[in-house]
Amino acid sequence: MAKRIGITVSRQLMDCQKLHPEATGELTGLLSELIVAAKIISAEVNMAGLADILGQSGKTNVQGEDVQKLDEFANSTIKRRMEQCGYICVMASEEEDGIIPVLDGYEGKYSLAFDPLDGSSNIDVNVSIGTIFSIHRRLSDGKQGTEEDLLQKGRVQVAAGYIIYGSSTMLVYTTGDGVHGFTLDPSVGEFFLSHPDIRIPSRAKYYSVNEAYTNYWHEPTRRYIDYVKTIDKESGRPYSLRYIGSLVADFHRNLISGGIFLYPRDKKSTDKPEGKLRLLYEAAPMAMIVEQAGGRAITDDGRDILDIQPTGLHQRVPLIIGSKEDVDLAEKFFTGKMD
Ligand code: P6P
Repeated sequence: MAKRIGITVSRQLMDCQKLHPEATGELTGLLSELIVAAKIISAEVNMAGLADILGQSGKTNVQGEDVQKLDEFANSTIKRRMEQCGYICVMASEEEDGIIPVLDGYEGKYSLAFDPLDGSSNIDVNVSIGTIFSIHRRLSDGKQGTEEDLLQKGRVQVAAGYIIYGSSTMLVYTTGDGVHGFTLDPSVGEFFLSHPDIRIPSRAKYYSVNEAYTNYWHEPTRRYIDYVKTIDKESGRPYSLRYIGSLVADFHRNLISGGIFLYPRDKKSTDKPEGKLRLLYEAAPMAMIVEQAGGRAITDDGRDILDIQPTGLHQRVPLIIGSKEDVDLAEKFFTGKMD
């Protein structure tokens, strides 16, 4: 095997493509275009502290959330680049209500759903944020794609990944042949393989949940969180709580070090009875990544995230995701098999 130093994403994508003789290179091309958008966003995020791009844009998005200027920049950067890449037929973005068409004559055989800058409320305080993406094969005929091409189960995603803009910018993705992590060398503008074949530890060190909502939780959630806070007989200590409030940052730490992240249903707000996180471009891509890395992702009533049939672009879903043994145990609490 050739020495694996300095492996670029392009080389890794070609290696993955070779595993599939039927591959045409279009998925490789799609991911390569998405990576160019990520590099542009990374440069802007890293400059945000200096340029006058911090703060609110004065607008609100389809979720009713304040749109930060960097949100807008990230959203338009991905849209402008991907609408003319020739590999997708339709897009959906967390920042936009309806489907996003591609340029006429540039329709391709995939669909793309993305959260352009998740965790954006953390932008002004220099906390890691991220872009999340999910790719499906198109189902519809004709030229432009439709909602049908986006509303597909996570189980049939062709690829999923995220870019985390933190102490370094990392790309983590899977095309179904394991999970691979790349770190951006800004001096040459290239992502290099830094975390080959990521496997999530089977037991968690950390649990990640917003404990401020304890009084809004349903009983099974409260019982499970009480459990993780008890002293573990083997280790002589409870789990450690790590919660950043930025899904990509919380998920990435748990993926590398072992952990369980929960955003369960709560009684906090009647408009979000299924919790806050979205299925199409948050839970489903993270679920594909975690399963490819040996972990699990379920709802707080025991359904596999990847088996949920989406009914809406911005559909919300409760999310319990991370180290397999911990998600298995949490599932027992949530399905009444463990008091
Ligand atoms: P809360 C960020 O706004 C986000 O969508 C996710 O990145 C994060 O996990 C979650 O919301 C945090 O929500 O209610 O704990 O502030």
